[in-house]
Amino acid sequence: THPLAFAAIDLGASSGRVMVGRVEPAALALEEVHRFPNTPVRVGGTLHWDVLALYRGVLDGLRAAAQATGGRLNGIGIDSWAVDYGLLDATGALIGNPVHYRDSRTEPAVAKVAEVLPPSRLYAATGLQHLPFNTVYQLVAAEGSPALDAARTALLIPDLISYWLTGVAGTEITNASTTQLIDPRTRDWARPVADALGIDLSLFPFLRHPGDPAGELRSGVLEETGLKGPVPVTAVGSHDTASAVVGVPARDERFAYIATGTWSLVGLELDAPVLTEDSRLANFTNELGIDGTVRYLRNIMGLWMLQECLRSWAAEGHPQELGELLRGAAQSTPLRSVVDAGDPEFIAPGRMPERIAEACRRTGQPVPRDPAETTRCVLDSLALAHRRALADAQRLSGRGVDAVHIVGGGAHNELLCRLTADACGLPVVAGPAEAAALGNVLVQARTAGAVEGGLAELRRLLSETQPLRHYEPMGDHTAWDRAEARIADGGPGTAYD
Ligand code: ADP
Ligand code: LRH
Repeated sequence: THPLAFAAIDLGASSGRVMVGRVEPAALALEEVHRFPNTPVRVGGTLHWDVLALYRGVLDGLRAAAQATGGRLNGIGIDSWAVDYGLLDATGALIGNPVHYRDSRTEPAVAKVAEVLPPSRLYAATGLQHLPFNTVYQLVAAEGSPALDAARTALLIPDLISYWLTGVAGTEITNASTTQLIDPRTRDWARPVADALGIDLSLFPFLRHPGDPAGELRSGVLEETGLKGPVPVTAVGSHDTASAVVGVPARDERFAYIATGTWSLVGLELDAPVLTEDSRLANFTNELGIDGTVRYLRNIMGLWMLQECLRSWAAEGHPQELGELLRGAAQSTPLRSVVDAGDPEFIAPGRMPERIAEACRRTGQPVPRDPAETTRCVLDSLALAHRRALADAQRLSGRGVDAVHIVGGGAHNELLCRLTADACGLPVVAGPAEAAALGNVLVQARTAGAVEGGLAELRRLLSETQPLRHYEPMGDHTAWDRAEARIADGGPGTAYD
């Protein structure tokens, strides 16, 4: 038999990539054919995604995929970061550039929503962690704007790319579950929430599910990329984290995952949502996964803090090389100072080294003296936040954990993996770094009949084919307790009351 070839379009907040996955019942290989930076642009005080540059990157990637496969692809799937959307007018044209979730426009909307729907009611209905940029706040912030008034359709980012490639509009459910407009029990729109807030749900096209057909490449796209038609586009877990959780090479059910890239998404895969008040106060989210699962997780700052430090140092004329910085961090004093990596104070861009220093000062800890110490502070803080989230997830769900899987770009970061194992007191399995692309490919491959089975079978294929690294926990566990106590006043800190 020939392997079937699928393209995964995976758009992360820091880079986009097009990968070709070749799949047979007992083989899975992934090739990166194109990677391009994702650089937001501030225009007139608003932070935007450069969505046409991303679309160009997608087309360039599909052209590279055509070259890698002799023009023959068995399918395409698209996933990206969550919550953001583009608006289309009555002719199907994009109205303006999608706004970046790190833009501050939603601040007044948070209070406005809370007046109509108290946070406890909103959580009971949607199960979503309070993040000030959830789509619901963006839509309330846009209320009365000429753009929203002119809009006939709202498409989440992967659905927008899919629409441009195929001409077919839909709303994929895993990503829709990050809007805070979906009820995780019924896995359908939370109509009472939308009605209470005056949000018009008819803006969103019909819901589709991972594995559903999502159209075929338009003839113009075939011409531009050199692909031979027909090429089906299949709905995958279009939320990158949903695809990344499919891409976790777990061997049994007692696992936790940390999807680490721009964000760290730390949690468990469950059969049903946890909608208790304790869960809300602990800031856990219930996003929807593949095959009826729930992604019960906490969203914490992630490597964004380091990305932003690197950007600041380069802008100040002191560019740092990541590898060297991580070697310096490995040699720096452990747990010298830590910050709360769950604190929304770190969401906005800019001045990250200074903001970290200020947080250290505020909690009476020594300020990092150089980029290596700042990097160590970030990684110690992330490991500490991973530990806190895993302990809370187990307590709140009643599910125990024997192993922690780190997937995403952070799986390349050996120091982060080692610190996470030490902090959590659990073995860590690191890899694959491209879990989202692999999860995307596997859902397509199953739809096309190249592989069979449930999540357990897909994961077994991953654990048998992908290179993984193992870290056993070491060191003095109580050192992490003491570090936690230094920032404990802030707690998980982001529940909204
Ligand atoms: P996103 O999908 O959110 O754009 P990724 O999953 O691609 O993010 O992860 C990007 C991050 O992974 C980078 O910011 C960097 O910190 C980390 N990373 C990637 N490659 C390496 C590497 N070789 N060594 C250490 N860290 C790495
Ligand atoms: C990671 C991610 C995460 C969301 C955030 C907006 O890329 O999708 O799951 O919370 O971006």
